[in-house]
Amino acid sequence: MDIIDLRSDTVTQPDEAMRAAILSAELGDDVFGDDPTVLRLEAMAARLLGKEAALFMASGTMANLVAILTHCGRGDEVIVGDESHILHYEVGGASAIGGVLLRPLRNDARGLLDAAEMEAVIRPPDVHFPRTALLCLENTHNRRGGTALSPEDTAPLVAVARQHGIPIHLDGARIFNAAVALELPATDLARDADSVMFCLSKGLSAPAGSLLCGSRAFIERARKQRKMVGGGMRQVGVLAGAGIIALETMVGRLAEDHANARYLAERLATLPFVAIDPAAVETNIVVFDLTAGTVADLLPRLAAAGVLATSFGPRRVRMVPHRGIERHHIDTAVARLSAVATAAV
Ligand code: TLP
Repeated sequence: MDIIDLRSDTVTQPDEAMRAAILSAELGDDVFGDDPTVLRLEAMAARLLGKEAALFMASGTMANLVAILTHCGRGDEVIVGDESHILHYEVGGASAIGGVLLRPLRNDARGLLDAAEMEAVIRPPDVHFPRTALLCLENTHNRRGGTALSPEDTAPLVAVARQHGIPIHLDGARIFNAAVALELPATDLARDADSVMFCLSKGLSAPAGSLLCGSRAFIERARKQRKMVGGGMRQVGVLAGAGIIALETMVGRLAEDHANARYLAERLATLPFVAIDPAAVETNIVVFDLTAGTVADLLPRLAAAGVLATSFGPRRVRMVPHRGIERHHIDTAVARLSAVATAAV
């Protein structure tokens, strides 16, 4: 049976051009700063995001951690969304490794924070308080279903942060999905952030790697933090070579994933045990709720029927179309889901 893997866009595999780039990449030692392929990728990333410099990272988790370590000292406080990836899926690294407090604020249905709520939790200078050192935003917003946030959406938060002198880090793991959906250059979405990270290994299909972008001075400080957490890699041009191909060839096709995600949502909306608003699907992430049954019961049986999805809660499921998933896969996946759920009732 063919497996339809909708767990994440991270499951995408490098294409032939990336594999060829991996074999032929010109290499150096990136800890000495002389791997030419890494330098080329970093320059490209900085240009695409409109920042002075960029730094290659092993993963998005490492890039977010290094960003927080670079912006903050021990005992500092970071404002994050209560549905953010940094809070949910990064093993508490900011606290465990950086000694940083994460201050979660309610994310609304699209993954935004309320500007007044944010302003209310900013610490005044007082001997008792930690320092509010950073605001983290996420675009697209993963747990809120891949919403693409425009500069107008985030403007009130940016204004409060600026007014209080608080820098902004953007978790832009899927920033190119947001850019494609909003028909804006990624530079527009990165402009208000002091640092921004994006991933090569999601919809862009590279095997590994993320870029942290910011000012030259910030990136030089981040380089040291990256070394400290064990992220200084040597002939890592083998990965950067694939990353360059990803940025050159994979951004435009993200629109296909978005169309497929919308199609998947429309098909799911026809199932009696699913609650979903297809109009709320803005990019490639499809999140839906079960009105009958539980995820713990459903997902293993769905996997046995050849469809893989992830749990976003006891009754909440995520499915992510990506390169290699076509409409007929979606039709088959929805038919299998329907059969599995009906058999259970
Ligand atoms: N997200 C993964 C899982 O960790 C949930 C996925 O399948 O979506 N920021 C955001 C917004 C992300 O979605 C992810 C990965 C990361 C950071 C971390 O990137 P990696 O997996 O490279 O550490």
